Order: sequence, then C-alpha cells, then structure tokens
Amino acid sequence: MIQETQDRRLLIIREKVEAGHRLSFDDGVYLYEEVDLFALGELANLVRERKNGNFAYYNVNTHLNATNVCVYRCNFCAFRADLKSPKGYVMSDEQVVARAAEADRRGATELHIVGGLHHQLPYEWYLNVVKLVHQAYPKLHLKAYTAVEWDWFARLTGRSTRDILAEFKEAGLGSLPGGGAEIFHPEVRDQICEHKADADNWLRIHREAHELGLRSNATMLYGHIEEPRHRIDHLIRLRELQDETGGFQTFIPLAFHPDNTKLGHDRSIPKPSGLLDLKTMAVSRLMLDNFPHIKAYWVMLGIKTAQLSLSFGADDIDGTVVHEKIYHDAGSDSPQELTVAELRRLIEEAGRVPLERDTLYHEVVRENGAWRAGKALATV
Ligand code: V47
Ligand code: SF4
Repeated sequence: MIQETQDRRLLIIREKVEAGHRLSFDDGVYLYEEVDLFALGELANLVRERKNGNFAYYNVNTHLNATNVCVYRCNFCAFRADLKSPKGYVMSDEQVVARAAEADRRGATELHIVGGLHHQLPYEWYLNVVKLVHQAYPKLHLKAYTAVEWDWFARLTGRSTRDILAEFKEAGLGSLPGGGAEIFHPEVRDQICEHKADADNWLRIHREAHELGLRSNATMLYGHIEEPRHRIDHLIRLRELQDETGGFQTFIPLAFHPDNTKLGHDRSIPKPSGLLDLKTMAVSRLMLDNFPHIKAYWVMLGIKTAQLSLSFGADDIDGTVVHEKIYHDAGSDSPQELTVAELRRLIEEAGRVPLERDTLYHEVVRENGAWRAGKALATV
C-alpha cells in the first residue's frame, strides 16, 4: 500500500515535469527523501536536455582572490585569515595586473574575482582592482564580488548597494558570481555565518544588479547541518526572484569541504557523499525550472562526480580555473587547473557535445589565436 502511494506520487511529479509544470515545496522534499537516484536523474535529464539539448558548456577562466583577510568568521570557511595571521595576504596592484595578464595570455574570457572583507582596506581598494584589470584588459569579462562583499561595501561607505553596483559597472564590472548564498533559512544561516548579509539582503542585491542590467549566478552550500527542507526553501527563494527579474544565469550547488574549518572540526562533519552530490544536482535542476543553466563546478565536486553530473541535470562544468584557493584551503584534492583538452574529453566521454561559452553564454569563436563572442546560447 505504501509502495503504491509512493509510486503514484512519483507518477504525478513525473507528469508535472513532462508537462513543464512547477514542482512544489513538498514535491522537492519528497524527491530528496523518497525517490531513488536513478529515477531522479532521469527526470532531471529530461529538463536538462529540453533546455540545453546535448550541449555541455565550459569556459576558459582564471580566479583572482586579491585578499583572504576577512572580518567575518563563517564557520565553514578555510580560506579566510585574521588581520595579523601569517596566512593573510593582500595582493599589490602589480600582482593583480599580473594575474590578469596571465589570464589574457592563456586566452581566458573571464576573471572570477572574490575575496575576504579586509578590516582595513577602503572601498576604493576593491574598486581599484576592477578598474586596474578593466583598463589593462578591457575584453576580459569581470565576474566580481559576491552579494556579501557588496553588502560590506555599503556598510563601509554608508552608500546604497544600488549606487555602488552602478559605479562598479561603470568601472568595468561585467556580472556577479553566485557566492555568499550558503543556506538562506535562518535556522541554518544563523549557525554558520550569522554576521554576514542575510537572505533578504543577498536577494535584494541580486535584484538590484539585475535591474541595472547585470546578470548573476546563484549558489547553495550543502552537506553540512542543513536538512532537505532548508535546501528546498533556498531553491524556491531563488526561483521566486528569477520569476521577478530573469537575471540569473546559472545555479551552482557547492558541496561542503570540511578540512581546516570550524564546522568540520567541531561537528566532525564528513564530505557529502557522491549520492548527495548527484541528488542535489538533480533536485536543483527540477526545482529551478526558470534557471537556464545548472553548473557542476568540478573543483568542488571532483572531476569524476562533475562528469557524472552531466547526466543528472548539469549542463555546465565551469572552466579551466587555474588559481583556486577557497576549496583547496578546505581540503579539495582536485587539481588547480584543467586544460581545454581535458574539459572537452570529460564532456565527450559523458556523451555530450562540448561548447565553449563566455560568461554571458555566448558561443566563443577562436580564430588565429584570438577569440570573439559568437551567437547567444540557450537562456530559458
Ligand atoms: O560563498 C567557502 C563556498 C563560495 C567552503 O558564480 C565553501 O560562477 C565548500 O561562489 N566548502 C564561493 N564551499 C565560491 C562560489 C563560486 C564558485 C564557482 C563558480 C561560481 C560562479 C561561484 O564558496 C562561498 C561559499 O559558499 N565555500 N568555503 C568550504 N569549506
Ligand atoms: Fe569571509 Fe567569505 Fe570566508 Fe565568510 S566565506 S569568512 S565572508 S571569506
């Protein structure tokens, strides 16, 4: 009898997915708690192929974390350093420009810039990072600073985040990365990062960015103290904002890496299992019906799980990356860099068609050692 009721429930969800109808909060929790991985993967794959066909996207990018000194103490973070800690660093202007030069030399189309909220650096220092890189390499797309950083800049200056975003856009900001979202629900957020921008502020800042014509990404940090209901609540809050603005491009589920973190140490939380990684990918694809892309960030998932994710809802595998600190400080054993040939091979081996994209999801056309943005790719 129980089995019969469960089969019926899954059938109803399947009918909704096939008809392109929206899944509810209860559907989402049910998918996490009751549905086996393969049934989930098959459903998610349906949506993934409806939106992106057989393509799997990658990009050529580099990361820049210009400082790791941070006033906050999120207990899942192994990247941050105290002001006086020997681990702390602040890059010079020359180091910042050198990183951009290296990205340009390698043919990168994107520089992903995030970092700590330094106790003593002024607002102008963060603005200068964007200005310096944009002036030296105007073609390089700058995906810079999370909502938590924008919120910090507003606290530093007493200005509105909208005003600050507009000033950065003028200085060369191209889009916003999806970090800082963690888990929106206060039952969890208050335990893992109580001081930084709360859910309403995170969402407001992305709304403002979208209204200014900037696209952004969204993330969710899973596999620590949260429960399925917190994850579904998180996804629904993102889906509601996307209904309003349509400004999100990609959702990236981020698996918690416990090494060198307070949360990992105090509660002995292990890394999420492969099963939870793939389930989260699939449930995200199913709940976020209005997000065009779901990204399997290989640095965090590991290359093998990222490759499998391409059959569990993901259509994007992120980029070459090159300099990554946040996950490697927290125990990631992924390499620092994947070459384009390696990314393409991973994708082809998974039975997908590799396609290089730029940050705003245009096809990248490479000719005679130069690149240009080609046609726009799927955005629904
Ligand atoms: O906000 C920090 C997470 C995020 C840990 O927009 C951790 O394209 C796991 O947002 N274990 C920053 N996660 C990274 C990020 C991102 C990455 C790739 C692509 C994009 C994009 C965005 O990393 C933080 C936090 O949620 N994080 N420490 C940790 N120990
Ligand atoms: Fe600071 Fe970001 Fe780490 Fe939190 S996650 S401690 S805000 S660097």
